[in-house]
Amino acid sequence: MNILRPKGLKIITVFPYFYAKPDNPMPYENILVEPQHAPHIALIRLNRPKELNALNLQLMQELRNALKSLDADEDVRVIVLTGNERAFAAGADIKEMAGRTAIDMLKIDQFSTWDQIKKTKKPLIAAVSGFALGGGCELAMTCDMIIASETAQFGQPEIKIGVMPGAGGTQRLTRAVGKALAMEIVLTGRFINAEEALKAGLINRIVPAEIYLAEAIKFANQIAQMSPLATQLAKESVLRSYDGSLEEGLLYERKNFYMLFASEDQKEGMNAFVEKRNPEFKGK
Ligand code: DAK
Repeated sequence: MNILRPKGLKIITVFPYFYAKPDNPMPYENILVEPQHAPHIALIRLNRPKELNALNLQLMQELRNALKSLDADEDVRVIVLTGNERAFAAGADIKEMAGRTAIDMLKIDQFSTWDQIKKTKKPLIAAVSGFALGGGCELAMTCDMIIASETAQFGQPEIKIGVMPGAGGTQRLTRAVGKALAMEIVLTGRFINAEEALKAGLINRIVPAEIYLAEAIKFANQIAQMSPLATQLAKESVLRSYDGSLEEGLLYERKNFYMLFASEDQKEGMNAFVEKRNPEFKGK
C-alpha cells in the first residue's frame, strides 16, 4: 500500500475556540474553527460526531461563514477541513431532508451556500478519515486536495435512498476517476476505500490513520511557505481549466436533483433510512 510514513513529525496544537469576527458575530455550534492551528494554517473541524458529521443546513451555513472569514484573514494562507476519525461526513442530514418537497428544496436554496464554499480563494485541503459519503464526498471533492487516512471510505450512496448526488457528485467524481468507476459508484452506491481512491485519482495521498490530520497539516505547511498571492492565483487558474463546462453540468444535475424530491421513491428511501428498514422503491 502506498502509505506515507512520518519523518520527525511535529504536531502543533492550539486550543480550539469559536471564531467570531465582526462580519460573523455568531459562534459556531456544528464546527470548530482554529484560525491559527499552525502558523498560517487554519483548521475547521466538522463537529456533529453522533450523527457522523451529517451536513445539516446550519452546519453548511456555519462552514460557509467560517471559510469566508478565513479567506479574509491575512494571517491565514491555507485552510484544512476535517471531521473526526470515524467520519469526515456521512452526507447531507437525511433526517432533516426526508420530509422536504421539491419546492421546499428550491426555496431553501442550499446551492448558494455550496456555491460560496466553492469560491474560497485560499487553498483548501480535506483531511479525510472514515466515511466521506454523499454530500461528504462532494464536500471533500470541492476542496482542492484530499489527504486520506488509510481508513477513509468514499461513496455516493444517494441512489440507495431514492435520489442522486446533488452537490457536484456526478460531475466532480467523473472528472476525477473517469466515467466507468463514477458510473459504478453513483449507480450502485458502492464505497471505495482509500487505496482504490488513490489509484483512481480521487485523492492525493494515503497516510496512517493515527496521524492523518498531522500529515495534512504538514502538507498544508508546504503550501503555506509559498507566496499567498501566487497560491491563490495558481489555484484559480487550475480551477479555470478544470471548470470549463462544469457549470453546465452542475445546472443539469441540480434540476434533476430537485425533480427527485417530487418522487415517492425519495420519500420512501429517506423514510426507510430514518425508520431503519429496507426501502421498497416503485419507480414513482
Ligand atoms: N443523515 C442523518 N443521520 C445520519 C446520516 C445522514 N447522512 N448518516 C448517519 N447518520 C446517523 C445515523 O442515523 C445514526 O443515528 P442514530 O440512529 O444513532 O440516532 C448515527 O448517525 C450513526 O450511524 P449508523 O448507526 O448508521 O452507523 P453505522 O456505522 O452502522 O453506518 C453509515 C455508518 C455511514 C454506513 C450509515 O450511517 C449510512 O449509510 N449513512 C447514510 C449515508 C448516506 O446515505 N449518505 C448520503 C446522504 S444524501 C445538496 C447538497 C448535498 C446533498 C443534497 C443536497 N444541495 C446543495 C441541495 C447530499 C445528499 C446526501 O448526502
